[in-house]
This record gives sequence, C-alpha cells and structure tokens, in this order.
Amino acid sequence: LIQIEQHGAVCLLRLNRPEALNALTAALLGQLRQALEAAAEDGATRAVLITGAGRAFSAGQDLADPHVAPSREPGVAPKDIGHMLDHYYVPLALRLRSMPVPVVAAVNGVAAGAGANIALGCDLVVAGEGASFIQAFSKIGLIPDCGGTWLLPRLVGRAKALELALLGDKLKAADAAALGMISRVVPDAELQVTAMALAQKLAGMPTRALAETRRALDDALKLEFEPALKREAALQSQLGFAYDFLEGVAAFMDKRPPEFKDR
Ligand code: LHQ
Repeated sequence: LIQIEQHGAVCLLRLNRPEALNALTAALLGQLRQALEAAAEDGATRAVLITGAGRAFSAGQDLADPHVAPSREPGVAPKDIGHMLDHYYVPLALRLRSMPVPVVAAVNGVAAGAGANIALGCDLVVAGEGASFIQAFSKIGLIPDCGGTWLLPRLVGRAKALELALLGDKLKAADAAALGMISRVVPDAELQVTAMALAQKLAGMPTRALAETRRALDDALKLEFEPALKREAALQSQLGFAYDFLEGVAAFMDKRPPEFKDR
C-alpha cells in the first residue's frame, strides 16, 4: 500500500491504492507510519518525499472502511471513529511533524480530507497545476482532523481557514499557493522531477539544523517574543557544537561546497 524507493539520500514514499484514489485505510496508514519510522531511523536517509500513485494524492479516509463507515442497519450502534484518530491519524501527524529529516509532499492530484492535511503537515508542499485541496470533512458532518484545525489557521489565517473548513470546496493548487498554504505549483509533467530535486537539495543541507528550524518555528508560535529569543539561543548554542556548523563555515571560508554529516 506504500511503495518505498530510495533515491540516494531521499526516501520516496508513494501512497499506492490508485484504484481508490489512495483513500486511507488503517492498513495503509499503518504502513505509512512504519515507513516514516524506518526513514527516521535510517541514518542514510536525509529527506523524505511523499506522493500518490495514479491521478490523486489521496481522497482522505476510506469511507467504505468497516472501521469507519456508519452502519445503515436500523438499531446498530454507531462506531467510535475516534479510535481511528487515536491509533492512526494522531501518531502519523506527530511523526510527520517530528521527523529528524525534512519531508516534502508532491501533490499530484486531489488531496481531500485527511489526505489534504497529511500533505499540509509536510515541511514543503509542491503541487501539480491539476492538483487540488479539499477540506471535505464538513460535507460529511465532521471537523478537519489529522492536524487540520491547527495547520490551516497557521498557514492561511483564521478567516480563510474557516472558509475552507466550513464550505469544504475544492481549492486549486494555484489558489492554494496564492494563499500561502503550499510552497509552489509546477506543471503536472514536471511535478515529480521538481519535487525530487527539492528533496535532493534538502538532503544535501545540514539535516539537524533543518529539523531544529522546524522545531524552533513551531515552538515560537506558542511563545512570547522573549522566550522565543531564549529558545533560539538555546538551540543555536547546541548547533554551534555540531560538526555541520564547523563544516559550513570552513567550506564558506575555503570557497568549496560543504559536506554535511550531522543528522
Ligand atoms: C472513495 C473515497 C473515499 C472511499 C473517492 N473513500 N472511496 C478520519 C477518521 C475517521 C473518520 C472519518 O474521517 C477521517 C478523516 C477524513 O479524511 S474524512 C474525509 C474523507 N474524504 C472525503 O470525504 C472525500 C470523498 N471523495 C470525494 O469527495 C471525491 O471522490 C474526490 C473529490 C476526492 C475525487 O472526486 P472525483 O475525481 O470525481 O472521483 P470520484 O468521486 O469519482 O472517485 C473515484 C472512486 O474513488 C469512486 O469509486 P467508484 O467505485 O465509483 O469508481 C469513489 O467512490 C472512490 N472514493 N474517495 N474517501
């Protein structure tokens, strides 16, 4: 359900249920999390790239999955879909957000519901011109999950976040980029090459500094100015002891490309 390809230091993960628009089942979500875990552990991987097989990135939770689909039989008690969140989506969103390496999403088609929020939970989001994002939850009586309520207002501000979440309308990739919700839009035919090049570029950068940059930014959103400055100072102090700082400065002074090693 997840195709894993190693391209040098980039681990490519492809959601692979194209016949169901890569709708998310418990099995697929479990495999995705395992693959991320393995990439986090594997010291040779310095960036992860996530994309979808076929014409969609992901249609979100598989609504036909018996763990989720409400029974139409009269008198059958509703299931607790919260279990799906507790056991699959919450750990997945946390894993994405705390990866020791940068994660790029290449959004190759529609990204709906939790599929959209998995993409938005990545560090850089590149989309093909034909891609789109749909906060589909409200249409089936739910709220944005898989981090949507946290991510959306931070990405596009409260007003747009509410509009997207309340209406659940399709947002084209170009409009998502104009809102600042994603990093960039490229022609569909160039998506995979562009996203891979971006992941390879990140893979050649000081990995630990990149992960700490994400952490510092996320922390700063919760902090007042002075504590944020102190947090920066503490993280910077640690990075100052790391090999990559020594190497980065040495390479600059020697006018040669750096070879970063820390992870
Ligand atoms: C699908 C799905 C799908 C199953 C297309 N499931 N089959 C978390 C935890 C617990 C509970 C619930 O939710 C969550 C988080 C969530 O993600 S909730 C949101 C779930 N996702 C949606 O509500 C989106 C539903 N899908 C759509 O709105 C459309 O299919 C989109 C806009 C994604 C694509 O539209 P089209 O390009 O027109 O394709 P289509 O609708 O014809 O779909 C193709 C096939 O895929 C079709 O099956 P069929 O047998 O007729 O070919 C769809 O039924 C199936 N499919 N999404 N989520």
